[in-house]
Amino acid sequence: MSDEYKLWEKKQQDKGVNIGWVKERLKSFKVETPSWGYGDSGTRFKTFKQVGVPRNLFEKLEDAAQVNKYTGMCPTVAIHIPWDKVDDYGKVKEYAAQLGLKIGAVNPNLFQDDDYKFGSLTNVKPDIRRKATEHMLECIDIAKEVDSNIISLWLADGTNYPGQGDFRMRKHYLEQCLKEVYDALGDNMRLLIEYKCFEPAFYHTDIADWGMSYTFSSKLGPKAQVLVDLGHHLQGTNVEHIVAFLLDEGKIGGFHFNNRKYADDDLIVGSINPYELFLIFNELITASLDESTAQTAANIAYMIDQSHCIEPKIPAMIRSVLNIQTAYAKALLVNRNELKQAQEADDVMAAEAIVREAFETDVQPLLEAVREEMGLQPDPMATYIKSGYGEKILSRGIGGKGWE
Ligand code: AOS
Ligand code: ZN
Ligand code: ZN
Ligand code: ZN
Repeated sequence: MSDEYKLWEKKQQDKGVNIGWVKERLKSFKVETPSWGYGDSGTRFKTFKQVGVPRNLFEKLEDAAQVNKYTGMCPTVAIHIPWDKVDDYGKVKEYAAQLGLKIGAVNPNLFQDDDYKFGSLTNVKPDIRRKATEHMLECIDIAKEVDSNIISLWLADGTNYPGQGDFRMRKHYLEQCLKEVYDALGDNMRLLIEYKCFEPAFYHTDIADWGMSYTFSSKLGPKAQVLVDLGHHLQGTNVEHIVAFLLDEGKIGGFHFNNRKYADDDLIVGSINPYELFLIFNELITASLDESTAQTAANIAYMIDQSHCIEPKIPAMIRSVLNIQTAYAKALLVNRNELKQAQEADDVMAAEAIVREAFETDVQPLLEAVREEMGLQPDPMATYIKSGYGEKILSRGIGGKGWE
């Protein structure tokens, strides 16, 4: 234990922080990384190919294993079908296990087939809706084969012009298709429904906001929940409020962490607005301590949804994971008893200060101590860079597939 850490711990204990509890929470916290974040991805203008990116799912898993090795908190990997389609999913499961990993959420792709030009599950043509539904059912089968219990749906459907589609008909089509998908879920499976206000469609999106995701998932039943992607809101939206509201309703099932300045930029998590990330964790932790919301909070799938256009993929992923861990650690330090008292006294200044002071606390000594106790190196990024893995994979050449 370093002297720096001892001093840090003493200071926190004097403030009433239960260090044992904080460390336990940090050690058990896990976040899933996306297979597509390891491949080449881009903006709608250009995908810059990088040397050394994975050429198939197996290599994506190898890279994900590196992130898990140095951070100790990423044992699952989300997959995207058909980008990650293989003949034998048994082999995928086996290879993942060899690498100390498991397959996480299975993401259907309802946006890259020419047939989906005017929509997939909301398409006015019954045969296209059938095809899209079949793809969802195929993803459920794949999830069963790889022992995953999450189907994560992002629906790109929408229209570009007023009059182009019948909003209510499309809503009915979607309800019908989702019902069929929902009924095919296994006992322990969940359907997480993402929302997004725009893009690729620019006039309307069929699942545009959390209220619509909430409505669809409520009608479906308890196995359907809302997925909150941090890049999918209009500017200025109070995301932590949405999170708290959905927690209270038992209807938040997962996150897609990323960051943005303007739109759905899919930048490194916590790179632009770390305070927002911290405030989201603050709500999650508070809910985890409240009996009525503890179960929902305990079942949240924390996932990164990030596309790296100019960044080297593995370091960008490690940076996101570390930023998430940092925000979470800071949120664990909020003195909730004092905050409650301040709220009850309508003490605006004290309440704001309690939250902000936790955010301003340097948690690096704590994170280093936790990593040491987990048998990890104190600086995951530096350790990864030094490992030489980044140079080793250059022999893969060019041509990995990601967000194409
Ligand atoms: C798209 O905007 C959504 O965030 C999706 O969750 C995700 O980026 C996509 O499924 C990856 O292709
Ligand atoms: Zn997403
Ligand atoms: Zn997105
Ligand atoms: Zn995004």
